[in-house]
Amino acid sequence: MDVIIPPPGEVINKRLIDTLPGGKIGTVQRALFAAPQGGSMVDKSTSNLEHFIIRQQRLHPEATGEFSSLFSNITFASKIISREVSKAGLVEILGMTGKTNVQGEAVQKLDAFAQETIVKIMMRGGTLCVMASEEQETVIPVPEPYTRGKYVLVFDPLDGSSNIDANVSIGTLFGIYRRKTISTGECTPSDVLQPAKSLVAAGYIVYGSSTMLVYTTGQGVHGFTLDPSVGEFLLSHEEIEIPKRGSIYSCNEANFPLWSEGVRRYVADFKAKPERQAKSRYIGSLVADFHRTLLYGGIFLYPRDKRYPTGKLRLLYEAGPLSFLAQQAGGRGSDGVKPIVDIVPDKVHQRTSLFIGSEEDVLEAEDYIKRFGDSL
Ligand code: AHM
Ligand code: MG
Repeated sequence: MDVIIPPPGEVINKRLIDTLPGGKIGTVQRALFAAPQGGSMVDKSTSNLEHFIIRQQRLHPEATGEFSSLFSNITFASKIISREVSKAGLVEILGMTGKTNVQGEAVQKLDAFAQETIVKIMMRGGTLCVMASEEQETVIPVPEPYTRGKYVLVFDPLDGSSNIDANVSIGTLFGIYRRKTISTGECTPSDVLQPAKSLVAAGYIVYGSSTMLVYTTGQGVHGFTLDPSVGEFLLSHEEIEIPKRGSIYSCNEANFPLWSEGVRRYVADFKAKPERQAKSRYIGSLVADFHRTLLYGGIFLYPRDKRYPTGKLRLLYEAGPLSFLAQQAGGRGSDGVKPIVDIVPDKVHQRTSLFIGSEEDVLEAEDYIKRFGDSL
């Protein structure tokens, strides 16, 4: 399988395509994906992820296949994690390992399993030079004798793990960068510490009522649902667009007294406007909360507070990839002041405030913070 990623600077931005004479990317893609006889569009029940990626690659005849191989390894790892998650109650895998991770949090057995699965599969894939994970303090270089590739993988193997034992949705988050240094030598911190706007792909897998993979390569956001009977991700959500404004706000409201004045006023006013018919939804699993926000609109916020003065969520492998996805779907990810995708991380486990979702809702939150302040 050969997938093509556009060279840096040539990522197709679907918002730009919207402005092209002749139409929108939806039209362009539908033309590309149409049956040769001009018949029906892709039959979703039989269009798997591999088919979809092959169709996308036809846009880029210069592809080497390295990216598609990388992507297929990620999906392979996610299927194995999904299998373990789905039978977690039946085997001795629920509960704690007895260790704590770099964030000082208790490591669940499934966290450790997901971490090991991804590292093992990706290490021997031949497409990466280095990885960075929430579960490991230092970066994970690909050592000899493994073949080193030109890509960098950042990931959170199992986000929302405090929900595991209660059978609540959890997920895997990932972002893929091209390494910046020459491709044969050792990787340097600059290969890993890149802003999310430099991502060549980002996505997540949510292990919920079904397992879904949602990703972007800068050409729209697409969702695939795992059909366990055939072991394939099938196209279920093509060209996801986040509504411009929503009625759902999603946050841990128990932190209200710990927030800044700007954030407190924003949330209070969001609820107070009758025309908005506000609803509150909070799962406590970032991937699941983001997935709902992407489909239904509204805002997810985890602002900095008195307990986490620099924010709780991680920039490199949580807020960054999701903000890139949100932007590709027509939404916005912000730290309350500026777009998350513009922030260059100083360190691997850097934390940030996060406001993400419908563009107008996030812009409004930024406006409140500007007007009423963000001091704690
Ligand atoms: P984790 O990466 O250790 O699972 O923690 C991150 C999680 C997110 O999934 C979620 O949005 C947030 O922490 C929930 O935090 P809280 O329990 O403070 O509401
Ligand atoms: Mg996490």
